[in-house]
Amino acid sequence: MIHRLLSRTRTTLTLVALAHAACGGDGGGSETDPTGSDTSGAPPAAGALRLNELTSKSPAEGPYAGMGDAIEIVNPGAEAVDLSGWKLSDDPGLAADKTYEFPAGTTLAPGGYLVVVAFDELTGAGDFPFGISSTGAETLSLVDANQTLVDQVDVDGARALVSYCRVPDADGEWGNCVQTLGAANVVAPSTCGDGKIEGDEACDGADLDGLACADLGFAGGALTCTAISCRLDATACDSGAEVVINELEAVDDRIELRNAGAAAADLSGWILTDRFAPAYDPASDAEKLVFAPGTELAPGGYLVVAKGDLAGQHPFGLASDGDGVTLVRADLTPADHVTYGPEQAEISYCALPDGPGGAWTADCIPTFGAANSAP
Ligand SMILES: [Ca+2]
Ligand SMILES: [Ca+2]
Ligand SMILES: [Ca+2]
Repeated sequence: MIHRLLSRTRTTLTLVALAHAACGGDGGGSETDPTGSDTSGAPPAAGALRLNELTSKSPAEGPYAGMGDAIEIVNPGAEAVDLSGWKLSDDPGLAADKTYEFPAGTTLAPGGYLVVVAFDELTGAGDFPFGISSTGAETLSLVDANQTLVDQVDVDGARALVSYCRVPDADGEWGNCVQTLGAANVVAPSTCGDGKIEGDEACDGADLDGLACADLGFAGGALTCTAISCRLDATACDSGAEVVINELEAVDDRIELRNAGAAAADLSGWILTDRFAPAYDPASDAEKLVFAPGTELAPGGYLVVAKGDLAGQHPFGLASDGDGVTLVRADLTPADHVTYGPEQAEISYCALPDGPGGAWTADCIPTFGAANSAP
């Protein structure tokens, strides 16, 4: 088993105590519940474990780096809990092939955290036999040995790429978090999707920070904001350029350019980059391709740029969970930009029909160096 038991600390006990003190204030200040028993300050009943944090993407760092999707369970109670026979599933019906049963003898100390990770069929490591979608909705259920539902959470996996958690631990509302697997939860400094620009967000929802395509050097079109990472998306901005980004994929990181014009295009000094900002500064961009003097693209021609360190190759990676590519003219005005989302470029993300003006489409038939082909 990969899961790790973490002993309580004074810090977590303090947070849990604060959380329950806050809850005790609900109900108009009464310290007596309808049954007459005094519940003020009472710890949760034994067995009241909570789903506390989850990730829909392999952790990038920390003790679980490189492992699968992770789920953290917390014991906010005052007694250790025996999880023998408890189950965790992404299927509310607890289908056997989508359900993890905790091994006999698994216990969770009071104030402790238990982290389990998705089973990896390649390495044989991990725990639960399901993944947490990084793009869609999931319902995760925790049941005890009597199959009684203990806790359940509905999650939009796109909000859990880093961490989706309760703040404070155990009782708080679920939201975007800093990843704290095995430790007390911490709210994220910014939440992409709340319509407010915070932290390092360039935009959020309809709030584009007052920017439009024209402010970014384009002639027109519609600037938008990515829903997951809150970055500016100029895919639908127009520059009037006849040389465009036409196709890309995020496995070998190839990028296809196309010259839709009737004359050869001189790409000398043009730049291909994964950066995109209101004022592109090549001096601050170490990972870019500057096309060599004399680079030409024939009318109707395609140029496939591979990733690598050789002349004519680009040095930056294209992330499978979403990224952007910008083609910049020699005068540093943008010629074209495309942003894609999680898993859209696993096979081929392409313009249909060929750009400019085609509709960007996921899972195209790869046609690097030739006209694009629908899925
Ligand atoms: Ca945590
Ligand atoms: Ca925000
Ligand atoms: Ca193509």
